[in-house]
Amino acid sequence: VGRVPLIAGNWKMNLDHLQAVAFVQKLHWALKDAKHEVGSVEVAVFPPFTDIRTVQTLIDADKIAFSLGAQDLSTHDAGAYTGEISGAFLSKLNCGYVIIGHSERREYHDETDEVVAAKVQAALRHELVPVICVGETLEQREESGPTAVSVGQLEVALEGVPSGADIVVAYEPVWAIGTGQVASPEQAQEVCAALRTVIAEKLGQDAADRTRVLYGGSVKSGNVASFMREPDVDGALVGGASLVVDEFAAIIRYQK
Ligand code: G2H
Repeated sequence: VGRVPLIAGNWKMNLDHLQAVAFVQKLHWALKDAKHEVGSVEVAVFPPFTDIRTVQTLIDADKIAFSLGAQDLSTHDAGAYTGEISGAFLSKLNCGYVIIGHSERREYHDETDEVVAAKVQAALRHELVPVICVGETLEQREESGPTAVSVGQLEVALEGVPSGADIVVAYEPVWAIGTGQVASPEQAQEVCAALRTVIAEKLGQDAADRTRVLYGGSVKSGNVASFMREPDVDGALVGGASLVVDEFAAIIRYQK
């Protein structure tokens, strides 16, 4: 339905601001020199907070067509919240996106579905597009099937989201993150389709048609095309492989 594919690189806690400069420049040149056209793919990078200003300056100076996002934000807008980062700060740095509810935050920082929902609201208050991450553990998949956990997480995250809101949803099965144990394209499609149905129910069919649903979890240059062929997979959220210039460039240049 004319959704522009999104290839998003989640750097996690990797690359300091000096390494980020070298990385973004190399990636830019790798894509420029490419024999194959990149085509109409949106590329987004999600560096650590301390790199965002540097990456933003570089993107602006060299007119690099990468979108920029953060990996998290505070539920609050300002005030006595030591160590927190406001969505207001991120939009002032031209961040367009913010990842919310990544399984590593749910697991290591006790983020509940309610916290995720509050962060989605915070992102929307500051005109950031939330990249809402959902996904099940192996145990949950065995207990309640492939779609129930992700559907439940997304239903809570979309509470109070207006139908016209710009959002991205990422299905990341926890058992496939950084493990090399990748979901099959059919497994990804099944859950991504169920998530699109949730979007339709909560925000309406227009929103479901225009919202990009990504797959994430051990995406590599060798498997990205198989996911992208699925009708309800509109892109990839890439961790480890987004840190290797040639590999990430190859993912961006995937051929259907
Ligand atoms: C899932 C993914 C990116 P990786 O966390 O968010 O990481 O590609 O390393 O599995």
